[in-house]
Amino acid sequence: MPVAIYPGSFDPLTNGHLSLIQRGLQMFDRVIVAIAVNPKKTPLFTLEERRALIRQACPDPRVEVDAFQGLLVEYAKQRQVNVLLRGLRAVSDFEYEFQLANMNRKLAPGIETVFMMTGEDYFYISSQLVREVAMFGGDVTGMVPDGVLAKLKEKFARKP
Ligand code: COD
Repeated sequence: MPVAIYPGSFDPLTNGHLSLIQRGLQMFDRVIVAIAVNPKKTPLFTLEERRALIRQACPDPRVEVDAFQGLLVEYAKQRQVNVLLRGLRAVSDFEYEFQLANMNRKLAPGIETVFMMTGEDYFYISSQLVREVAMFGGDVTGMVPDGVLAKLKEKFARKP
């Protein structure tokens, strides 16, 4: 039964991530969305918020939402999964993703990275830009799931 781990920061989940998860489910029986916890970074959304927002946007029982700390390949070994799913938006993503995939393969031969191209409606969307636009009061409707949109509005609500 092929299973893939889709790792990321998901701070927050965007419709680009969602499209990748949905398309991943056409290739794999199950997709584990694995939220990376980096104690050196302060995310906008806490781990529990990110977990709940992904769960809410992905009710399909074939999607599992989990979190990991430390090396991704160690997590994959522990879960006994040897496929990592990653997305590519533009040429600019390629260099980073290429490095990541090769480093992971060096660290753990046998763990392969599968890339999917972004849906054409989502190529310009990143969590970082969404955070920035929302912080300055811009409208990110259509770029993120409804639950994330509501949470962003709550976080950046302007105090009178
Ligand atoms: N369309 C398609 N794909 C998209 C879109 C979009 N609009 N937006 C994002 N994606 C893809 C990204 O390209 C990426 O593949 C994935 O979705 C997740 O994106 P992010 O931004 O949420 O997550 P990243 O890229 O910050 O995640 C990096 C990791 C946390 C996976 C990485 O740093 C890691 O593995 N950390 C653990 C420590 C480790 O093992 N380090 C060594 C790695 S070699």
